Amino acid sequence: MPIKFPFTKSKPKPDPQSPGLDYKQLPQHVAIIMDGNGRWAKNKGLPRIAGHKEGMNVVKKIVRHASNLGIEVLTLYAFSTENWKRPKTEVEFLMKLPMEFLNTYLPELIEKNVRVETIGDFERLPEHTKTAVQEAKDRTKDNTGLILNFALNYGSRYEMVEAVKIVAEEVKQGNLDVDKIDEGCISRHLYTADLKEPDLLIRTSGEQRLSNFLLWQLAYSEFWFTDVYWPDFDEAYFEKALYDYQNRKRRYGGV
Ligand code: V07
Repeated sequence: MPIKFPFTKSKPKPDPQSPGLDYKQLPQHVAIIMDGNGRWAKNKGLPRIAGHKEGMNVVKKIVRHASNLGIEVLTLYAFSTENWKRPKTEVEFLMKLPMEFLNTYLPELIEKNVRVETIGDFERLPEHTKTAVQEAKDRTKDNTGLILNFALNYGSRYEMVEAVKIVAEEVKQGNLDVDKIDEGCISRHLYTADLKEPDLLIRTSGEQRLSNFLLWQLAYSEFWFTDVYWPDFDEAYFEKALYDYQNRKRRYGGV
């Protein structure tokens, strides 16, 4: 795995007393709630969609960086089941972003050995969104590098309800004993069945809640929050999150 040097941007000041990132002990799975795109735009007197567009460019930067660092899974909350309540024009704009992203970036993802995956209710996305994302999934399905996992039309409670329905049906059909229902059984019926649980959750823009994101999967994860809006997030902040994660692990790792 090629290891790149740490970024030299100076914003989050590294502690001069401590060594830098330990590239051999990075979190394997990082999940991010990319919040603050609308507020970033509003502060600049721009329409909300300008914030989403800028946010998309930050996704590219962070994906490149995560891939260079050798992180295994990056799960990004791109569109929640609640987001349908936003104005129609905004939803339409958001639903075009996957295509816009992939039009310019899919060749680089393929070249970098990245595998595109999604979690969420894929079937109920607009046809043009599904087509673009499905093409990316198909063309990267054999890649063995970073798993770039987009949560699209994702809601954690809905995910759990659907899992329970499938399990209940198995019981009803006589294929599963009630006593055999355990945590593993539930996990295997979530969208994330094939993924390790996130080690680290990052949320930008000052909110400190989960907003129906990976409620089951984040049970043991470290949480890292910043007031920075997602369009202002960059590689240096990302490394600061990884660095803080490692220090937390080091502090209670000894006991
Ligand atoms: C979206 C940009 C990032 C900030 C948060 C909201 C807006 C990338 C994608 C995407 C999704 C699937 C895919 C390739 C790219 C995306 C939505 C919104 C709906 F295969 N950014 N981004 N999708 N935002």
